[in-house]
Amino acid sequence: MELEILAEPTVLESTVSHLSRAKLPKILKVQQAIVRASHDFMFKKGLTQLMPLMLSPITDPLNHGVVDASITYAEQRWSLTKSMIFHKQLALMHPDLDSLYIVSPNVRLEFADRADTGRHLFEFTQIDFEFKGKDRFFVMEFMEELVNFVFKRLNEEIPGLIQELRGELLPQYEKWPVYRTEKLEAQLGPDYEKIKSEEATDPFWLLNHTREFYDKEDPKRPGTYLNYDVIWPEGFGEGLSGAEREHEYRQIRKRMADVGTNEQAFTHYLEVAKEGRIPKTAGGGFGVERMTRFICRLQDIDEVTAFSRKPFTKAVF
Ligand code: ASN
Repeated sequence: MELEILAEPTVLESTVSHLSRAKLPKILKVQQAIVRASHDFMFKKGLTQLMPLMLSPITDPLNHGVVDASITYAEQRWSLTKSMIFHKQLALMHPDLDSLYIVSPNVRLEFADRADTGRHLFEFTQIDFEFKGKDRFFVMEFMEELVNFVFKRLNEEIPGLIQELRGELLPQYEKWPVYRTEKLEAQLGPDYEKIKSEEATDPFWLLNHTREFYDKEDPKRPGTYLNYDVIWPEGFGEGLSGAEREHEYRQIRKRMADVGTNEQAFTHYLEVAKEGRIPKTAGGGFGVERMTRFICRLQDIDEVTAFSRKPFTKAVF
């Protein structure tokens, strides 16, 4: 018997086969329904929609390293958007804008170690929102309500697709459990987030991550932070991150020093902060592809994309 040696598919072949998966149009329909329902929810709640920016002199420094994605244009440097966190804060300086949201494409050129996590893409979309004068309790309730609204809509509008892809219709949740990172870590060790997500049947909140300078430090418990993540259950992991924000000049500079942010990159942002013009806000952003993945119970987030955006993978389109 002759052994057939299978040649590795070319990048073009794998791109075309990724694009031709039978399930893809159904997954995309679910994703479309999520975005439509989210728009309706935001409209109902009175948030104003901002169009996304893809290039800016400042972007989210993130709390993990990625490959630099910036270009020179008009004799200055522009970064591709990693998140619109600063633009959310700055837009809310307008006295007549109290809340806003953006369907925001983000480019994060992850290193190869995030290629197979199942939940990273090097380009994705988050629905990012921010409220002036609100706190974490308000935002957490808002997100819980959004999820029930979206899930109910999907059950009504595309029940057949949800049944087929998920295996059952979507639930309505009661109040979500709330945990703190330091307590879970003490109980479960360094993999606490993964372990807890795998055990859970409902989404839950995880408070107090040590992260970027813009997440507010708890004035009552210095060294802890007023931020919150949504963790999807069944092992699907993080689905949203958000926080109350630092908005006072001295505290922003202290936090920048704590996390080692280069102040020079934020000269103009700091000038605005020094004038006391950055309002007190809180908000968050959820990954659209991650919500789609959770709803459709997909192993790999890249199954949600028409054109693969798996970290560190070559593409021809
Ligand atoms: N959107 C997130 C937030 O509002 C920030 C991020 O994506 N890194 O906190």
